[in-house]
Amino acid sequence: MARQVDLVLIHPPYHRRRGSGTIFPIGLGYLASAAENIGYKVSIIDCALVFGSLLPSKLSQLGAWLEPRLKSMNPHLGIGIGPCTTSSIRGTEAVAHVCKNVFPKIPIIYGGPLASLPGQSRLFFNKLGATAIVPGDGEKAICDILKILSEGSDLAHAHTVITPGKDDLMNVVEDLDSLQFPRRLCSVDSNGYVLSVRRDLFLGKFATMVSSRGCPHRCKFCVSAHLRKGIYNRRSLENIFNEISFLQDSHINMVVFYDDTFFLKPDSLAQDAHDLATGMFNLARPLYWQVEMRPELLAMVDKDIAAMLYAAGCRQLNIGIEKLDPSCASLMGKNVDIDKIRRAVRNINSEAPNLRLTGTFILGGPQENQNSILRTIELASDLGLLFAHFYPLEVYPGTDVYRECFPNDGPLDWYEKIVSDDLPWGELLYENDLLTRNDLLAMVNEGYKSFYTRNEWHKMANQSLGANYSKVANVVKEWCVDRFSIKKETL
Ligand code: B12
Ligand code: SF4
Repeated sequence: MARQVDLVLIHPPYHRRRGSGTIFPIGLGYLASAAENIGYKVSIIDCALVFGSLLPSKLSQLGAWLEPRLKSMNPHLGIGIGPCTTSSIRGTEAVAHVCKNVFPKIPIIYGGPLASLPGQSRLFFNKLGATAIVPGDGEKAICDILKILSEGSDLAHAHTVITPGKDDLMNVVEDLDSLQFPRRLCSVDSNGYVLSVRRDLFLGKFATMVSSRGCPHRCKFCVSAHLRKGIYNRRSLENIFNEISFLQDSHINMVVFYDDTFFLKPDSLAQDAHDLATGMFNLARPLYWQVEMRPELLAMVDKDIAAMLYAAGCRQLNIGIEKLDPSCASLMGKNVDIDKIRRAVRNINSEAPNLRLTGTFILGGPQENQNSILRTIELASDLGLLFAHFYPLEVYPGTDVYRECFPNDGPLDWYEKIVSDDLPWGELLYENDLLTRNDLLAMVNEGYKSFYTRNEWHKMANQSLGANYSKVANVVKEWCVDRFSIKKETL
């Protein structure tokens, strides 16, 4: 008989972009650690590692792959599916279908961003066969669920989960230091996890980490502020460095911090960077790391901060700049002062030339026209970034932009829009009278072409990437044609 575990956690597939990485879902790692800590056996199946496309031809193969794995684990208390996102809804449905077929009597529990958005419970109960939903942080909830299920009791008794008929709620772990470190599968060689072309520093074994949860900002296009009711919590530096030391014992020498926004306040950036650097200097071995940052934080990086970050192992800053044309910059709810950004980039390039800078840009939205988009592309190309990503404005349910675009929509109308779309990638693109989604996609290709066909880019990339330059240049060439793999499947 197959081995029996208490809980199987399944990461559904999503439509991968060209040059994207495959990252171990650390949220499932946190759930596994929490449950194992109180004595339950947990296995994780990462469908996203193997299936990188939501095209029907790919999804139809999921059952044959997943079924034997699921059977071999033989979960006897429950199956957890997540992190669920709006974009991966087709993949989530396909996973749910297999689970229901193979183990019709085993409860299915969902969690992740989509499960955390208000008003979505009907989708999970009616379309995905959910027994329960966990909104927000899942560690306490998964322990409650396993205890209740092992007692043969009803999940409706748990205060941390939504069951049919119960109102929306939100789980927030305020004391992040109280959590077990997440279980991870991070060996590049044995598990197939790789960083995206943009994030790969080619420095060996890596892990991802979060030093905080939640985001106190409220950018109009983003769901993050709605996921934990906007509550932001941070781990102590001591707790972060304990985890880093633990990772280093497994020969990990690079960490990608996936916080929504690392370094929170511009005013305290110098002090925060100093405190972090001090901890990094005290590690037994050097660690290389990178973070996500808001543009107004980048704007505060002077020469001293740049030098300090580099000395402390920081090798990349990823900045969500979004828009550079002054007439549209505030559109997204971000403060972008192009002059200050330019000055910060100059500081970094002079004091820490090997500290890589990357930026993301969103094209489209109210007030945007071809000219303002071209202006953002032109300014982006001139900034001194090693990588830039250009996205058409994707309209996520729960955001201010969604409400502006679809003021009459009910909570589940997004679902019908996505599943009836002839494109497989699960994104709703912004459209208005000035720009259709095809116009926007063409502008995105234009952005990639302008940025990556410049001689300066090739010179900079050659210098920075060395032996990896030609491999990266080949991927970048594809971005100019179809970065989102919507015309042709990649995997
Ligand atoms: C790191 C990251 C990635 C990584 C890894 C993703 C992963 N699956 O772990 C990569 C680069 C691969 C990625 C890809 C994508 N991402 Co992403 N990603 C993030 C980011 C920045 C952090 C996630 C994270 O690690 N958080 C820390 C851990 C501890 O939290 P967690 O994963 O949420 O898990 C906790 C709870 O949600 C819950 N939980 C999660 N799963 C489950 C399952 C069960 C059964 C239970 C009970 C509970 C539970 O318990 C966990 C522990 O408390 C978030 C931003 C955010 N604030 O969430 C965006 C975010 C999740 N990504 C997003 C998007 C859109 C994408 C992509 C579609 C982009 C793309 N096309 O490439 C894909 C889709 C991925 C997918 N699985 O569907 C959106 C989702 C928006 C939405 N409306 O659904 C987010 C919220 C960013 C944003 N603000 O818009 N992403
Ligand atoms: S875009 Fe970044 S800063 Fe803005 S709400 Fe989302 S996570 Fe927060």
